[in-house]
Amino acid sequence: MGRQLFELCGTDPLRVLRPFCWRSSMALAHKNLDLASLPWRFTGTDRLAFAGHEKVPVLVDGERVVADFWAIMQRLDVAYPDAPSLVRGNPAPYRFVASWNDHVVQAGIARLVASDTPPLLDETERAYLVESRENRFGKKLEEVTGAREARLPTFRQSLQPLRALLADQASTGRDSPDYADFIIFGSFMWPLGVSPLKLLAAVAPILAWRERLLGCHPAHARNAPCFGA
Ligand SMILES: N[C@@H](CCC(=O)N[C@@H](CS)C(=O)NCC(=O)O)C(=O)O
Repeated sequence: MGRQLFELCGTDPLRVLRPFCWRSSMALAHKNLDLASLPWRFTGTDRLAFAGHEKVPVLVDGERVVADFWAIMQRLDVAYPDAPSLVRGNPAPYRFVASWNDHVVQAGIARLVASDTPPLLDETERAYLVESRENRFGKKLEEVTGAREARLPTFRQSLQPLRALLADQASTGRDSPDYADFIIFGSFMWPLGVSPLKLLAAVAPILAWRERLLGCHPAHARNAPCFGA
């Protein structure tokens, strides 16, 4: 049995829609591990029943089934100790990065691009996504992303901790990227794959960092269908 990763995709199976899936696929690429990407869609929860989980990413690595981006990272570092580490030393700061990223970066991006994903889905998937996200936000997705150009400077300001760090070093992992980079990078891959909004146009160090990460596994992220902004 080979290695397989269930990833959330649009109607186009190459268009990976979500941050958590990017974290895991970049982690596998960092470990130089081949994988077959299995396109998964929102309403396909029955396909994940074998993993006892309702969300992706789910990794099948030989006999092992691992769900959740954090557990996948732990599995890869334990099972493949000779490949470059994803977490170097104490994992607690990586947890903090994930928490900051999820509550500030990813939540901010959601309020800017939430209405861009439904058009990339077929009818059934679109109906599920729109209803579940409008329930979550308590309003229409078009209202969530309304006046977004005017809100971009505030979002960019929220990235200041990352900007300051990347002004001094090439990646959050210092000289070479590690799992903290992949966590944040995944959040930027999501809008790149779904939205024409130029999120990072005026944020030089982060834009350059994202370009470096896009290039570090060229057969992977660089080839994903993107809006290129
Ligand atoms: N902590 C979770 C979060 C996973 C998550 O939210 N995955 C998204 C895609 S990246 C998902 O499956 N969403 C399905 C849905 O919202 O119905 C993990 O890594 O397992």
